[in-house]
Amino acid sequence: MSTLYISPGACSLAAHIVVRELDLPIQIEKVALRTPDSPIHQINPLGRVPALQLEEGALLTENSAILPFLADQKPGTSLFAEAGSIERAQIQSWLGYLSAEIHTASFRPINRPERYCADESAHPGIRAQGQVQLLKAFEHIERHLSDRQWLVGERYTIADAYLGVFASWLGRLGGPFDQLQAVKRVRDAWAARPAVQAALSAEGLR
Ligand SMILES: N[C@@H](CCC(=O)N[C@@H](CS)C(=O)NCC(=O)O)C(=O)O
Repeated sequence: MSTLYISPGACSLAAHIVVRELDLPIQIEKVALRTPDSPIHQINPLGRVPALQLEEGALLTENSAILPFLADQKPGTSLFAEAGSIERAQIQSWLGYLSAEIHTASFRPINRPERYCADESAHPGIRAQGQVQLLKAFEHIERHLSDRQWLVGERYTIADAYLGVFASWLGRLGGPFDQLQAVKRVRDAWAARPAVQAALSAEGLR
């Protein structure tokens, strides 16, 4: 059986949710992060989750590859779209935006300032600039969602599963992030889904 390596509440929650949405025969394995003796280092040389170890032997990393791969295990699922369709490209565009602009460019300086400067006295400034970037990046999503229920089309897709994770991280920040009403509406609809609740329970988060 294939195994999805996750860590509670991390970005790997999106892949965990999709496994549950589609009821895929994939084992979920929790690992610790940021600790040298974690088994994740034997699986993914970067020591990061999500990592999907396939039964056939290949390892897949990166949400932007894992989420489409999981959805393609159930062809015709409403979580994704047909190969060659504009909707599929739009969903992939949002996966790229969430991975690059929201996670890497914005949350990473907030959560991992040591990756940008070894001098700890610089960390508050790096975190503050990360919050500025994050707000701008979420304001783009807020405008897009102002007249739509979900990111693409009229249905929940793998892009919304991924957005829900980052939207749930905003709760820790407060301040101007509380003004993102459309993002909060999508986060609440995401949180009400049975697959999301099951994944959160399995990760010990509810
Ligand atoms: N670009 C990767 C980022 C993966 C990533 O940074 N995961 C975090 C958890 S949210 C992690 O494993 N951090 C541990 C570390 O960097 O040591 C993806 O989208 O899959």
